[in-house]
Amino acid sequence: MPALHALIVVDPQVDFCPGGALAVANGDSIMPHINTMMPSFDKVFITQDWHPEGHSSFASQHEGAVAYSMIDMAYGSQTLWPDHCIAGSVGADFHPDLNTDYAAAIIRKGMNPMVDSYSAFFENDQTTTTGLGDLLRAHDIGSVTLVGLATDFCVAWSAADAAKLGFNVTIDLKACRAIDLNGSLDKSLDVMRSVGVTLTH
Ligand code: VGL
Ligand code: ZN
Repeated sequence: MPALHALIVVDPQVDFCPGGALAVANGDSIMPHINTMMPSFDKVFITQDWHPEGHSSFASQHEGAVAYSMIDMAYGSQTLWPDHCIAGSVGADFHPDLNTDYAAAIIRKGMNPMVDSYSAFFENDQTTTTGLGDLLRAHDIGSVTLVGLATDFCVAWSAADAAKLGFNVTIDLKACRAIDLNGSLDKSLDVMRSVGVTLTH
């Protein structure tokens, strides 16, 4: 079993914090917790939601569609979002309260205009890899703790994929905040328990 334990900080970005384009309630309040946690892990990785303008997950690209509704894409059903985390924009920056100095690597995702990527490991087609799984193995990582935004989307999808890839997975909920769309938080926590993810506070 690979020996090391990584902290994966998911999408700690301006657009997911109060005042941002896809604001998560109290999203900014997790940054001090994450800063405190980082030094006690062997390695830290940070993901960054990073979309081209006109990304297909944006409601603005679908005539008559409203944000937070669902549509069918070639790869399955997809929630439509407000335009957010446009590559190079201020909204895509890491939150200014986050200390990024510990990061061994920053993994960008969501760059394919036709496919969204909630997970840090695979795009929403569930097959196109970001390379993070191999990167963690190359660093001798066997266990991962996930924190960040949002609990019920990018954190949960990343945790499920990490478990599928054979990592020991924990989500630390004190350093996560949720979008909670139509019960998505409870649903995602049930899925987490059923795939063997440990939930801590
Ligand atoms: C996320 C919706 C769209 C997330 C990213 O980080 O949870 N949610 N893009
Ligand atoms: Zn996104």
